[in-house]
Amino acid sequence: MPTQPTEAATGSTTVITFGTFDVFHVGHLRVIERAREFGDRLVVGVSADELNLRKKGRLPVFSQAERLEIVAALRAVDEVFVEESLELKRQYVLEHGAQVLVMGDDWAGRFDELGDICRVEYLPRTPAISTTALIEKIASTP
Ligand code: C2G
Repeated sequence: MPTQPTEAATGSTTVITFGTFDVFHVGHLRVIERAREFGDRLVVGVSADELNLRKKGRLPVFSQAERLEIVAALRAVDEVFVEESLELKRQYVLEHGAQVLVMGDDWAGRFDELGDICRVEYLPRTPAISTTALIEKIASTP
């Protein structure tokens, strides 16, 4: 079992967040930038294509490799990895030595059980924008 480095041992605070980040938009950017403000280093778990297929019944518009490439290129992001399962959050927090887990408030309360190993923060979503709404808007534009 990996052990979690303490802040005193590493001298920095690692933040972790998760998402699909499909058809990347400003709501995604803002949650990532705000997550980064909780520490000195931001690690992002990008949902696997398979996870999306299981969870939402469809593949993302952009492939896992493309979504990883986009998120990794952001100034606020230090490291990316593939999130294979929603149930592995505890393992990912420990593996990446994260002291803070940040999620949008559509996930409010869902990860409170991890409060024994890290601080858990839910941030308000950016209103009126979502990947689903963007896809529908593009599809209905003549
Ligand atoms: N988000 C936001 N504002 C929006 C849209 C999204 O703040 N208008 C946030 C979400 O709350 C989430 C992040 O952007 O924190 C990524 O959103 P999604 O790509 O929709 O991620 P999701 O499929 O919910 O994550 O372990 C979680 C999984 O990886 C799935």
